[in-house]
Amino acid sequence: MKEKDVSKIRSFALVGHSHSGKTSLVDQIFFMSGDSDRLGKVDDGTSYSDYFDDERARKTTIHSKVMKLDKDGHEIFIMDTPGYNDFFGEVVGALAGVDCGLVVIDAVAGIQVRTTKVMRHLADKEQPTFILITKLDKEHSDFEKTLGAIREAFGTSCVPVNIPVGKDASFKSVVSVLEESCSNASVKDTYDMYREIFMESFAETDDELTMKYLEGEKFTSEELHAGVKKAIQQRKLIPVLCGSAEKAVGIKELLDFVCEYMPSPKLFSPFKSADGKDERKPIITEPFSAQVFKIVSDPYIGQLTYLRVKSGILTTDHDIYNVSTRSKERVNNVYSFKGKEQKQIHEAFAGEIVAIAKLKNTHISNTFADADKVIEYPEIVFPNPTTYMAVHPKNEGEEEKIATGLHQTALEDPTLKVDRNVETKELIIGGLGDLHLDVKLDVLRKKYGAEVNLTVPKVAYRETIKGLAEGHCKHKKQSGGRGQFADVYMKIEPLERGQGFEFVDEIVGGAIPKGFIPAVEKGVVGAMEEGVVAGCKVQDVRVRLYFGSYHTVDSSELAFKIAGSKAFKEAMEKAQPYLLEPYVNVEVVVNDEYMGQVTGEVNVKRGRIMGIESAGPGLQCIKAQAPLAEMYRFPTELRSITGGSAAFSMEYSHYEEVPAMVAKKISEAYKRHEEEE
Ligand SMILES: Nc1nc2c(ncn2[C@@H]2O[C@H](COP(=O)(O)OP(=O)(O)O)[C@@H](O)[C@H]2O)c(=O)[nH]1
Ligand SMILES: [Mg+2]
Repeated sequence: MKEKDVSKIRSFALVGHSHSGKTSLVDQIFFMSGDSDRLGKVDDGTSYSDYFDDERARKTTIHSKVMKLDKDGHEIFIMDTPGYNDFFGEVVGALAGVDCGLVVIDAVAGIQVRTTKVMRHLADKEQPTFILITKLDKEHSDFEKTLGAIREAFGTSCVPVNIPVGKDASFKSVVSVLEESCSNASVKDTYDMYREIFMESFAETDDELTMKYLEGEKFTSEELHAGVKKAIQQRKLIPVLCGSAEKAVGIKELLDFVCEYMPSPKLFSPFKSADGKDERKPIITEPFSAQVFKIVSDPYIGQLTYLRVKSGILTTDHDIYNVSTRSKERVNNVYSFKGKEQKQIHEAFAGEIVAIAKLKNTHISNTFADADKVIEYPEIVFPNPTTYMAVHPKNEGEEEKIATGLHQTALEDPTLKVDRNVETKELIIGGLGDLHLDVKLDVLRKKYGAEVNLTVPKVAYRETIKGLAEGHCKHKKQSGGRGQFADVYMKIEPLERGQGFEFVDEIVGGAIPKGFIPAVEKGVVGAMEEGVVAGCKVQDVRVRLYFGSYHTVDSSELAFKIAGSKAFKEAMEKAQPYLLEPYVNVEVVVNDEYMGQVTGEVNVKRGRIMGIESAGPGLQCIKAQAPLAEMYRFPTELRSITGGSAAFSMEYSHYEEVPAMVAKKISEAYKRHEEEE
């Protein structure tokens, strides 16, 4: 077995706002390394990293990708990720596969909504973080202002480690503040200033260092080297680098810094199991374990499952055990990477990322481990859908094909949800935005040959009552032979919201025999499936069955079921029935400048603002409750108000009464429809 120096492995994902320059950086890195023989460009569709058809067409990253750079004996796994909120699932998956995050910030645009979002995600996951301020070759780029904003937004642990020489078109090189002396006289003053800023933040990462610093002593280069690396691993320092992908300035320095200071897998704490009882150290002498963070269909190889080897060694000479599905998987082809190309390998070590072809029963988040030393890691938590649409086949008879295609697609994308709504009987897809759904329906069309129309989903209204009422039904039929007879008296009354249904048997003296009472309840439950206002499911009602009569020959379960159903409908008509609609909790993160417009729009949508909190400098988080019916279109409107800079999420909260005006329309439409049928 080949020995592997795990301390030479690095892995990070490029994350940040869309168009901040992540992919251009990847293009430049692999051009400089010689993996790519020409410098790819996102804008003319020749990017090394944005290579899928949909990415070339849209000129932006849609899929996260794993690439590997071999540099000075280091293996550096680099993942490019999309910046659009619609594809945030790809970012979450990618960050679960790598050790660190490299947040890319555009030196002209500064901190943007997705910058804050990924910084928050990295903080939540306690992942070591690096920042690159890029596009410093561009007119109006501003290193100082961007760095200031970063430190204000994300704290003084964000420290400059290299600084630009020259500005805009004359931006030519960078100087490291970690170097003992300034290597370029023209920036001596700024070097002094930023080195001081760096040293001050560095000193704060450790008590001993603080003492030394306060006493005016200098740090030795060993102290600096070991201390910085440790502080980065512990997130006490977030190094800020700078450069231009376009002009290839600062890129070599970035990669040198990665080799020197980015923590290797070995330096991380053990990975804890989902139940917290077990753990694996990220070293090769531990038993093998790995977690799936991504699945894609490769046009040439077929299905590829991406694993992060968390401990031990993966070898290809025997089956591997999927702990999550409790099944063995045959391992035929395992791939590592050279640049973006897959390269077949026979073993992989803790800290590495590999892709395995054609696994049969494996899903994202699943854990693989030694069958006799199992461990299961916590599920990767992906964002919930924000945008829902109902899917209707364009061509008759394709329902099956569509459902299968969408379910298959959803296996590769945990942020895509496909569900049939039993109340409205529609097939619903949920995703992170229109663009997300658009891209997935493209897949459905190209790969499964099925086309669909989308509509705003029907809302699953419910019905309940305000008053008390009685219902009576004497169901009697005599048509020769055995007749039907059931006589039922009931009272109904409202229950608290969300309590559902209660059936109380108050029959005394055997007015209705015990054996028929469940039939009455069945009748009521059946009737509750289609209420009297608009044919919706009824909830929050108590039914008291208090009197009735029967016939020794003609009474039957069926007769009592029918009578129960009719008596309930009669009672409900009299008990002031009304409509309920689902409400959702909504969170919107927007720039200050859009606050007024967005809260205005929430009010127009019958929403209630529950609170507004700061979500970082210049950002506000609006919390509101609003009717789901009004929220289906909200993400699209939000995008047009804010130019796509806002982040939106919603989750089901509760049911509330539909306002009379709206209810009238729904009820009238229902009754018209009933008459037509
Ligand atoms: N001037 C300049 N433009 C850049 C630089 N990096 C990226 N761009 C441009 O910024 C736009 C978005 O870049 P891209 O790499 O696709 O950003 P991503 O969405 O973060 O992957 C493209 O038009 C790039 O050509 C840079 O360093 N300098
Ligand atoms: Mg990109």
